[in-house]
Amino acid sequence: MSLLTKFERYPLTFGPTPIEHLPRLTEALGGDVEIYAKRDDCNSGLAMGGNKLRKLEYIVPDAIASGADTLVSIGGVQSNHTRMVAATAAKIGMKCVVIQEKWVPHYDAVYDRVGNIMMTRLMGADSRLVDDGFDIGIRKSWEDAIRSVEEAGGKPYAIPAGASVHKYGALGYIGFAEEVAEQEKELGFRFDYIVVCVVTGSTQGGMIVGFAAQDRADRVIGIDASGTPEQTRAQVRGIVDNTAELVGLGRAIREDEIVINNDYAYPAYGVPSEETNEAIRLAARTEAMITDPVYEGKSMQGMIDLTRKGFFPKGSRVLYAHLGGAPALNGYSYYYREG
Ligand code: 5PA
Repeated sequence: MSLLTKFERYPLTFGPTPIEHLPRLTEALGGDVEIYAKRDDCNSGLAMGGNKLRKLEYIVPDAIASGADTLVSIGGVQSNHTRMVAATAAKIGMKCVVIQEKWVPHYDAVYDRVGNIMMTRLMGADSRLVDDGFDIGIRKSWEDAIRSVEEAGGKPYAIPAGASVHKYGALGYIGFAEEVAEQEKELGFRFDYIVVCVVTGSTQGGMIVGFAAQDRADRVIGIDASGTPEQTRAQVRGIVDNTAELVGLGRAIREDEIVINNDYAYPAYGVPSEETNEAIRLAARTEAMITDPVYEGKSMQGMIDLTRKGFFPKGSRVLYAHLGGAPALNGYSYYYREG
């Protein structure tokens, strides 16, 4: 039985996302561990899609019911999340204000004009650049934006960073866990591990609650890309507790069911290491699967390194959750000028 039956969902995605076997990446990593990807990066026709749309599907009914006319949210300059909020606002006919903070110490002449932020502007969002640095918590700049909408006579609906610390923010990724279980029936096998990037926490948080109902939450390996691991872990813990309660999971999630590896976020949030870039190149050259330097490149790096190190027992099947994010590559073009 689904944990989600009592919640309203506004469709923004195509439906269940495909699971793809990655034979050439499997082989490049030695062939002892079978690598698959669940392609949430291809989940929608809305502005190139990605993980935020699964979350927003459960938030939009509340936004509409509130009588709001403007979605207000926050992220970095190359935020995928603010792109997805702008897309959602356009699709449902609301206005959109997004605060874009200087989360990343990365300097590129066109960083604030290409990729995510360009699409955000194209979709008509009021994108406001501010100078504050990286923080996944509740920000003053976001509260100021909410107030500015009210002062202009509008009715804001507030969506926090990554749609994470929101009552319904983690429901979408419970849906992911239930979808995987359905797809496994057709495939005729079960995945031994799921690898997922974690920053603001509701993607992995939702998965943990969803897979806890199948008694395998500890097989969800979060790869931190925030570089602020204590804050991220605490945020995942809070999201998991609130969401388990909200959906009536019927038990508390144990500490050992929250697995986050902090080894791959270096040198900083939004800045790829040489190993991240090698992981991005390997996935691109073996499977034409494009990952980004901020999020998915780091979880790809983690999956590759853990496979090479023998963390996954021989014969394991590993499912890489591809959460999107490729548009940000445009803001990092100098790194990849020679491929
Ligand atoms: C993001 C987040 P969570 O924030 O739910 O932990 O997800 C991490 C993540 N992969 C993984 C991609 C492609 C992501 O975009 N992005 C944020 C953004 O502002 O875009 C919320 C940080």
